[in-house]
Amino acid sequence: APVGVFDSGLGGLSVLRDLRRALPHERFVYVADSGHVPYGEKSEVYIRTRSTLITEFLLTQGAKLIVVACNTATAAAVNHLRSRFTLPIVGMEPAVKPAAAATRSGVVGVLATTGTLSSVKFAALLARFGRGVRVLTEPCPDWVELVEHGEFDSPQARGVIARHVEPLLAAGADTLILGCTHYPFLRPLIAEIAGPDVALIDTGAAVARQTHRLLSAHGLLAAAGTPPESAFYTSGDCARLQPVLRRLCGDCAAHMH
Ligand code: DGN
Repeated sequence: APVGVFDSGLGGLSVLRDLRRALPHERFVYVADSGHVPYGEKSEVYIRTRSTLITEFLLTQGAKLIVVACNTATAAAVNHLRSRFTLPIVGMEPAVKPAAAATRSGVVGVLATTGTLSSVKFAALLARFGRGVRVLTEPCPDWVELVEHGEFDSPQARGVIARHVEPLLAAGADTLILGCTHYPFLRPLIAEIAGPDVALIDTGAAVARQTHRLLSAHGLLAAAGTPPESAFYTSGDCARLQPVLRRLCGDCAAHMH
């Protein structure tokens, strides 16, 4: 049985990359809800409805575990999904804990969507792990579009990124949290603007480890061997996504429905 993975769009492919590295024997079914991207500015009720529909679809594909590869959907919907479905569900979370441990300046910047930063879940995360450091939040709604449109290195992309990163640097941040699964694809540009003394932290690898733990605890790990081809579905325009997809994940492009 496959592991189901979904995101509002292509961002979750950054998590899929880590999942495949950690779980080379698993087959994955990925859903990009590109017909409804972005989730960042939508209501929690809307995101819950989309997340429920996608989870139901992944169940029809035989999913044994779901990874909500989107911070925004996790904040809005993961509790709802866990109360409604019995299979194990793994969610994302901005890396406040590791960032608070890593900072030397005592100032941490969180880059994420408006939805994530204004959620009750994020407030709880800050209350738990953000003590003793100054945490600056920076909503970057326009970054998701850069990735969805395959703009990873244009002068415009550089401008859009600098506008959000520079104020955090000016305020003394030495650690930046990539709190949206689209952002790791912008990492080279963010790193260039932030400079070598600033650490960038995302949670893809930690989520992949957690997925491994849960699969193992439930006796659901695939047997060793080459898995059958993974499958990729989108609610958006498949032809429009292809060129971007080819850059982000070659074999995803070949198996997109
Ligand atoms: N990739 C999503 C996240 O991690 O929050 C959100 C992108 C969006 O739809 N705004």
